[in-house]
Amino acid sequence: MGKPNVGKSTFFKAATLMDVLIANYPFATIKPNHGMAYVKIEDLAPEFEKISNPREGYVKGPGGKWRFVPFELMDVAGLVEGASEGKGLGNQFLDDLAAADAFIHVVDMSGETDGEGKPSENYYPGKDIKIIEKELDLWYLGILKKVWGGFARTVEMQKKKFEEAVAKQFSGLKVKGDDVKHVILKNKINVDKPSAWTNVELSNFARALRKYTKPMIIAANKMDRPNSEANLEKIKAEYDYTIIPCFSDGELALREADKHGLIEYIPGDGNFKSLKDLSIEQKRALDKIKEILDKQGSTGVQEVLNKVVFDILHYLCIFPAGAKLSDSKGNVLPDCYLMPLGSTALDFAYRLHSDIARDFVKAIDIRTKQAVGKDYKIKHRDGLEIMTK
Ligand SMILES: Nc1nc2c(ncn2[C@@H]2O[C@H](COP(=O)(O)OP(=O)(O)OP(=O)(O)O)[C@@H](O)[C@H]2O)c(=O)[nH]1
Ligand SMILES: [Mg+2]
Repeated sequence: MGKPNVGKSTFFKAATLMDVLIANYPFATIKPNHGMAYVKIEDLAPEFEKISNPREGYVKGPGGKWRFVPFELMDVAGLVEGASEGKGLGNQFLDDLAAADAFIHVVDMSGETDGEGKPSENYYPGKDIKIIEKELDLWYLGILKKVWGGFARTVEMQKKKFEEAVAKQFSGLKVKGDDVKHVILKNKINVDKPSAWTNVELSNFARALRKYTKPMIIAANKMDRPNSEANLEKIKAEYDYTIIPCFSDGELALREADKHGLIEYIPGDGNFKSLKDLSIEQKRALDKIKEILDKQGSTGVQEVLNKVVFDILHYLCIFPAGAKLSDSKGNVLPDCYLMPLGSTALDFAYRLHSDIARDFVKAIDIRTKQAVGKDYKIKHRDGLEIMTK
């Protein structure tokens, strides 16, 4: 998400290679785009001198070194100031955000687009972060305010659990009772008498809830433009978000050139190899991209995807594995799942099938061949074989 014309659809297309509209004007995207993006991890099969055959996602690199594990990514319409009151695409846009676990806020670092995505000069992109934060906070606050008077009194009179009652109100935004509890404890919020809260207290609560339940990373895009670097330094000094410099346009070009066999490029790498005789234009475009890769280490797109899934949402990758690593059809490690931190061997069994969980006896770690029990906390890149009754 982000304001119009910052490169959200370009980032999305680079990550998913889906055919979506990219255009140099605001509100090119209206209906959200859904697609599969991938985190990049070291595959497990090479440890056993094999190459995986993923059912979803893919492997790339010498010896099948890198595995790309799918997750759902969404590209939405641009957000402008006043969206929470219906400006721009307004509430429709906000509804599209409800299902997200986290936000990638794409910011145009060039300063060449204003708050509404129109051409501009020397616009300070830091403003966009404040605007988006404000609109998201007002969105959460609006949901609370709509019902607050009656809601607060009912909670008090019927001695309902505050966190459960709030979670119910926000169920469409995937907010859980435990999330609300966490926010209350962390911010030392007194929930004995919510009907007596001031507007400021209500706003603060909405903001804290929004921050915790929709964590955000900044994709600082269009780093190939002249003013981007100076803006990046300013924004880094002003905000304590994870901010990753990005060149989405370059990533898109590299992934498409790789797909068409012009170059060999592994997403996230700082380099690529030319495979064919390229035209002068193609060569010039790739040289320009190489300059940014050399400066930044990568285009930043894959880094954003990995950071949001692993560092912000704390997911782990886990491989279901048989003794020989392959399924009945001879496919090596066909599956790899993303699971939340703290998941156990039993949670993993449930993820495979409820029958497997019901008949769970033990799980075998395919590296050590040791047995682990139901409560074993899975680690990133574990390979487990579940033994059932
Ligand atoms: N220089 C440069 N331009 C970029 C980059 N990424 C995207 N653009 C350009 O920015 C313009 C807008 O890109 P889109 O991907 O359509 O932007 P959007 O945020 O999806 O726009 P809306 O859907 O209208 O909100 C296009 O002209 C892109 O080519 C980049 O990394 N560098
Ligand atoms: Mg778009």
